[in-house]
Amino acid sequence: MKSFAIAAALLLGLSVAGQAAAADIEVANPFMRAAPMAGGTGAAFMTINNHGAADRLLAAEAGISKSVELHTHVKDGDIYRMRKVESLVVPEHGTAEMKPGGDHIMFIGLNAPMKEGATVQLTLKFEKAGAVVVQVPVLAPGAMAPGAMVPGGGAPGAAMPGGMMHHGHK
Ligand SMILES: [Cu+2]
Repeated sequence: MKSFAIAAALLLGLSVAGQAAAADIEVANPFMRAAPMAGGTGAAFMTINNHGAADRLLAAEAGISKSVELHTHVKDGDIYRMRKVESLVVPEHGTAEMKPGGDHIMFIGLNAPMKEGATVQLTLKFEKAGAVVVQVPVLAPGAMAPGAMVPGGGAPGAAMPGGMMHHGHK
């Protein structure tokens, strides 16, 4: 019994002493949008809260598509286009927001249609925190926010004067 207690204390000590343990990363309000077609694309959004040192999201993995990319939106004239990025910064004791019209996780070449009501297991790979597994609920096509909650209380489409984003690759 005593050795168990010591082992537990050691484990706790290690995770507290680590530079950026997975416990420092907290994912809130993940969601993705239903997508009708196999072979098409899907997108996931979430808020990543970092309670530790600065970190970077390097990749994401899920068994639902041929590939998974980290994307951002860049303004090109009046149109916002998606662009692949190598990593997303999660500031020290800060937040990285992935939302429609901004940064997001892109699933390319879906193995099957994504049905509303399903849940997707997504593994986020952080430079320091390592792997963080997130259960992502699939909401209606075109969903802008998880549930009825609008993060920040602003109008979800307000940041996109160029019109609604089409979440497909052209
Ligand atoms: Cu995208």
